[in-house]
Amino acid sequence: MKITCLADTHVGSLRAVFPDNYIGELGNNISLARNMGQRQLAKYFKNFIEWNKQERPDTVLMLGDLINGTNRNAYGQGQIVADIDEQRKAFIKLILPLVKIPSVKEVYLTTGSGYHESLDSNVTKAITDDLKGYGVNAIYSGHSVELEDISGFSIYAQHECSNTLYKGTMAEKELIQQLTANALGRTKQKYDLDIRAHLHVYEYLEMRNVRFILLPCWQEYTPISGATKSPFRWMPDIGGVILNIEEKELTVKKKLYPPIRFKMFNQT
Ligand SMILES: [Mn+2]
Repeated sequence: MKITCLADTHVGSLRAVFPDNYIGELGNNISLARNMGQRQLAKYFKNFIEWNKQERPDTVLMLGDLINGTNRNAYGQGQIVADIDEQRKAFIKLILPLVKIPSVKEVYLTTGSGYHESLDSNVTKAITDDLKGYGVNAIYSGHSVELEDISGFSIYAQHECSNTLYKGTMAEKELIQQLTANALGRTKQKYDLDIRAHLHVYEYLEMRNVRFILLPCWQEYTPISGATKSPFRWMPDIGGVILNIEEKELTVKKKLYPPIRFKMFNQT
């Protein structure tokens, strides 16, 4: 069983991946307005799709912040296109070549950060319905996904996680909280793997019999409030992972792409 995991594509952001030749509602080719970083991210994304064609995953897991939404936390700044419906269609154009790979049998989607999607309407559910319209077996999974007995592995995945200075500390904290909740009888299931996103960096922590993965993103450095004070702390990892799960063995293959540029720290 192979599971491709990705998150934080933030389609609509001027700092994030945007597909080639996206023609907007009024007939303008919005992709022509992409900057150098976005063109590079689109190249990386195509490479990611080629990698997936070779790997032939069974399942795709998408953990939120698929579009950038109205970007209300930044007062709507930094968008290549602000209209949520356009962002949704552009995301579909970006993702179809991945989810239509013949080996892919099911696609799970979870919600992301509310301020990056919409607080008025469920964008992820709408995207799920869009994908169904293209014949994709898309499954809207709300806030989190639980996959049980994948070759003996039980997986929990969601977009959000709480931040700490050292993201490795966060990973260990979340794992220990999960184990404690299970030991206290607060959960029915002990999960072998917990997958999160949101922080835009890749991390993988394996302890004796539990694992934690933090997914990379598809957005270059973005000077959001707070991130300009310590820019190096907020440098993202770009890419995604494929989980290969067979007979109680789990391996994580990561695909991470080179950083694009560093000279835009204080521009919005
Ligand atoms: Mn995000």
